[in-house]
Amino acid sequence: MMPASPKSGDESLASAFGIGQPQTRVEDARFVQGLGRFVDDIEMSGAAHMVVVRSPHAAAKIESIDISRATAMPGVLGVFTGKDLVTEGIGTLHTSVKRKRRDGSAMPEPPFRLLALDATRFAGDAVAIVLGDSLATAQDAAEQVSVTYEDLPSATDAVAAVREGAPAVWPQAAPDNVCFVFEQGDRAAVDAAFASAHHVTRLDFRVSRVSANSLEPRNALGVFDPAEGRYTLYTGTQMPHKLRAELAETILFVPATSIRVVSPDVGGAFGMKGSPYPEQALVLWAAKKIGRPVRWSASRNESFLSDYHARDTASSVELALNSEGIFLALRIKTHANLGAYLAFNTPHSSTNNLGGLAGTYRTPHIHAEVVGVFTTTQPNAPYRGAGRPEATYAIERVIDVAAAELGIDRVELRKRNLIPRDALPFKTGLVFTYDSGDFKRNMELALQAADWDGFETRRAEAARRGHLRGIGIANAIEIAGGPFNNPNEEAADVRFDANGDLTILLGTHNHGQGHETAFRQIAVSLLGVHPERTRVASGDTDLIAHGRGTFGSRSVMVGGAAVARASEKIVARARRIAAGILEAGENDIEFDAGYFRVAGTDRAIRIEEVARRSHVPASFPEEAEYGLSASVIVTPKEASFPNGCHICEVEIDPETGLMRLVAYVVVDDVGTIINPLLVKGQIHGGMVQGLGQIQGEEIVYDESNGQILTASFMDYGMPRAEDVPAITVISNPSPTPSNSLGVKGVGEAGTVGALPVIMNAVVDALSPLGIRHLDMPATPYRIWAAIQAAGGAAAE
Ligand code: MCN
Repeated sequence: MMPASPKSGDESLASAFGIGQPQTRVEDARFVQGLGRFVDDIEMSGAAHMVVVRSPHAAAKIESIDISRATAMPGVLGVFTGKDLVTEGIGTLHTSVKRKRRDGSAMPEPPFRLLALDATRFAGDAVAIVLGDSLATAQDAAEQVSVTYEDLPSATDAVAAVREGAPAVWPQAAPDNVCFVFEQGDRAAVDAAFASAHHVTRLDFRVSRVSANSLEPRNALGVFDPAEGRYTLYTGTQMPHKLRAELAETILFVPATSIRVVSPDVGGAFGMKGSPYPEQALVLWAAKKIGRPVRWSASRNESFLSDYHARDTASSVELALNSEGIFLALRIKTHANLGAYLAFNTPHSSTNNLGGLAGTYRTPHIHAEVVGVFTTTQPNAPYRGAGRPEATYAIERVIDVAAAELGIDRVELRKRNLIPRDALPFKTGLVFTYDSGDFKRNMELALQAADWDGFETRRAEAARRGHLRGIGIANAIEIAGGPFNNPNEEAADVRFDANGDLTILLGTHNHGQGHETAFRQIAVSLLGVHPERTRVASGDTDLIAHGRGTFGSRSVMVGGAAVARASEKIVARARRIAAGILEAGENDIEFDAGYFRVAGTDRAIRIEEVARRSHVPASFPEEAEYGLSASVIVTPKEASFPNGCHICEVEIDPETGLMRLVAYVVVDDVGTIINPLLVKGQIHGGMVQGLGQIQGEEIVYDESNGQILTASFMDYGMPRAEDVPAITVISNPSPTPSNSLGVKGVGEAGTVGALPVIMNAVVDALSPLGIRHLDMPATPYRIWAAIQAAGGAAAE
């Protein structure tokens, strides 16, 4: 624990708790004691429970809804349908990412209603809400809501949905269900490079559909205060301010000041909680309607049926090479499954991070085409990486296939094409300009740590046990916190109170990343304050004036830069006040570790004392303002590009097809590290989410009727602790010039590398059987079937 008195041990503070220190998370003390405060922990007397009646059909016409039996049940406080919302002029959800159709016209944006009106478009689509004085009452009454549907044909697969004769999800996108066609890159230059290529490698692959499965399911607690005419929404969200704006401007049509959004502790979000959802608006509307607070919390099964899903792309990628194995061009065509509705970020993942296709390579020309397709499935939304893992998967898988086709070692092929360190900043063949890094060194460190050269011995040893062992390598790079997610400013209010204690109010919002620790560390280093006398707060629109939120691995890079700038402003003002108190010239005052000192003397004053005095204007009469605080907004002009090299090994039991990840090494460059423990934790967590997607996670629909077949943990294969080997994380940092702290993001880095590297290792293990590619997830059945199709395994 840090000394409580600001008078002792100040100089050692930064070395104990400052930037770069492996400080354990201060928030864990409350979490491990069960003192976390999640939405369900908030008691609200008289709160009604909301249950959502959901469509059992993937596509259906609603012929009638009979609510009479449900309404008459004791304890039922109200039953409402889409018609009630229309009657009351309630708006719809909408998307922030606009794309065009192939002919240049605007993409269709069919209405995303809070409750379906005359048709449902996925199994789980919300049709009615039932409010009861207990959850059991509301659940029982929900079963009595009688909806007559006319079942219609469904279309769950994006590639099939564009084919002639596929059922039309929306008349606006008939006949091919195409919402948009998005192109990036110079198609003519790419075509010319392909025409002159010595070799072209083509790979068709799918990135499976997954669900985030946060530990704390989605929830919402709505309160309406008739005295003030004001709504309060308690909900787990990544972007409280944006949610408030959407609720105010497009759904409830009230001034934003009439809505307060509070997002307390959030038990995991992973991108999935980054968009507004129907239930968040419904609890507010219903609370006003019935005159009682309204709470809703998704069950796990309901989460599978109503959370926005992610990934779900089918691509063909082609790599053109010259006779020396130099990459000349890359092109990719992707069908992206958008789901039935455009949620706030739906087109984002498939179109905004295509720049990652360049990888860490010099490929001069790249072209990407993405066809966004409506289907009768849940809306698509960002999920850890949001297009970055998909892009890295494309380039890193096709390199392995190209290496095999050309008979060039896959490490050698990568090295021949790497962007050299002295070429940075480097404008890639598609969109991005990389800031800093040493990709070659990343590879060298990883190859060494993973004992790449000793692998054949391990393969042979596994073969003696009857197992197939494979090793994979993938270079990873992704964008973090850049201006590409416009607008991308972030706010921080840093203020001392009259006692000299510090509060940091953040526009970003923690949902498990450790912000309460990391932002304290920044303040300790820059202001010399005590972590115990510093409070970090976020997630309340009444408390915090402005914020974009937490997504795109931006919080510490953009939010941290805002805190750093605010700290500079505070020190500048405090120096003026300190000069007055110490009766010295401002230029003679040095600031270090929380002390303002007259240079060359022992006359000094702590920043906390300056803060206290700043609230007593008599002690600095020349100052008009009082207090010591700064409110800052920072807009990064450039993005950062966290990068790294991942190497892993897998073993496969050919009898059962069971694959196990047995070794994993990551060399990562996340710029300046605020806290190495947090960075490792993020890489571990991100990697495990990638492992989950490769080894078993998949949302599967029955194509014949659009029913989701994997809506429970009995059917959806989450990774378990026993699936994860020890992970070696080595840092090779190149601080980025894009922000004052030199920080690059890390929140998604683990996932970006994990997808390709694990699949590369799986295919390597199977390559002696002539297997060239396997689509994820590499389940035991899929591996076993591939082995059988290849004529069976003969592990020597
Ligand atoms: N950090 C650091 N040094 C760096 C970079 C980051 O010490 N050079 C620390 C930060 O202080 C922070 C953590 O690592 O505590 C992640 O920082 P950052 O990369 O800025 O990412 P964000 O905080 O913006 O978090 C967003 C990111 C995303 S986009 C997803 S998705 C994701 C992720 O974080 N969702 C998560 N990690 C998650 N972790 C948890 N537990 N829960 C989620 O929902």
